[in-house]
Amino acid sequence: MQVSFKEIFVKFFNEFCLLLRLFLSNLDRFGSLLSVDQHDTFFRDNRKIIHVDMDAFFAAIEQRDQPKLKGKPVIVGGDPWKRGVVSTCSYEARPFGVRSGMATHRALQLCPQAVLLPVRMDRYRAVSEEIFNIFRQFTPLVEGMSIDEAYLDVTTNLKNETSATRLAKHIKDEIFYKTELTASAGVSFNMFLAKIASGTNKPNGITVIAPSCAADFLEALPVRRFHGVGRVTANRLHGMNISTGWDLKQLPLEVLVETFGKIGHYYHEAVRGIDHRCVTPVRVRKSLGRENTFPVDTSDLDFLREQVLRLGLEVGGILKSIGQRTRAATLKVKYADFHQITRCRRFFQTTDDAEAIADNAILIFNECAKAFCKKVRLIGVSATLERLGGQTPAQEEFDFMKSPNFT
Ligand code: DCP
Ligand code: MG
Repeated sequence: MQVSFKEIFVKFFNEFCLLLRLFLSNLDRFGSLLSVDQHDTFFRDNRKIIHVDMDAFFAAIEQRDQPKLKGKPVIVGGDPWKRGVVSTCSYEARPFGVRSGMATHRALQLCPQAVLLPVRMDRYRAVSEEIFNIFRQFTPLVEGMSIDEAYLDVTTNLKNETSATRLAKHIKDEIFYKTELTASAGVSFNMFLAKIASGTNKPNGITVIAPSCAADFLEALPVRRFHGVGRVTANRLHGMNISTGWDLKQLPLEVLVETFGKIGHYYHEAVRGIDHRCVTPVRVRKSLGRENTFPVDTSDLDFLREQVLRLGLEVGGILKSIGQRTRAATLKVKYADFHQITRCRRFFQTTDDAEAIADNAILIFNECAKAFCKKVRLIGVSATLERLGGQTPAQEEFDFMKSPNFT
């Protein structure tokens, strides 16, 4: 077989580009070794990013493993008699209103005919590994966000494919061929848009947001669908007569910052489709948490306790979803005057049990509540992640999810 010089050159050039991109995406870990800002390189604006998210992940695996469950409402979650929560449910259960994070007891009231199955984390982790191995056959630039979700930078890729849309289809086909599971993919030129795209046409969909369509897409998007806009912010925006991206775009940066604080900068960029983040293959997360800023400062201890319980259960759910365990729970309280305290409590052994995390957070809350002297503005619960090798630091810096609020 004759290989032309041109083919060798193209192959070599593609490999070189991949290596260079891998290096640039990890520049922050090289410190000031090179004074190149990856955000200033020509790569940034010409990127092709795919976000892949598996459909009804835990439930779909259960349906695959037990074919008699196919086409039926399936709920994967904790014991309804022990304050268990829903991890996920099949698409057949969703029209009944069943959602991740709700009490299993409530979910079964909404959909009594559903088959309830316990969480089999080891099984889901193994399937997740299979899927991530498939991703890495396409590009080394894979950033996992949870057990069933990842960003892939495919600007240059191991298949030498120029169309990211064709590549997304190829990835979905490969996942289905190897695992019999469906995924949804979003294709765009940055991570923010690729993520919105993958959630647009679920299950088993592909949505492409090309640079020429991004402005129209975002202008028509309800504000609630912007990542980081929670219920409270959405209500606030609605109160200001802002319900779509177009409405949001009319607000000058100064007004956004004045109204929402620092996060106003994010809204200003997001609505213009600007996101300079790079797909970073290895991310060491020290802890994860959820927090809630209240619309009105409060000293209602029952209300606060309920919030702590809810946040603790939510953190436990996310921990499970990323296949991690924790050795300690931490409570964060920010008073009305912005003074902040954090208190940490360890478990006897590592856990990913949402109830144990919530109970620990409540214990800390009860201890702290005695000393509450001011109204509370924000409350957060986080879990310290177990380090490789099983060591856990005494108290880690907080790594609350980046969204501004989580109500
Ligand atoms: N998960 C969980 N608890 C939560 C949220 C999620 O245990 N509160 C687990 C179960 C999900 C998996 O994480 O199957 C992936 O989460 P997703 O949000 O991607 O939800 P699904 O994949 O189940 O459904 P979708 O088709 O909406 O992505
Ligand atoms: Mg999913």
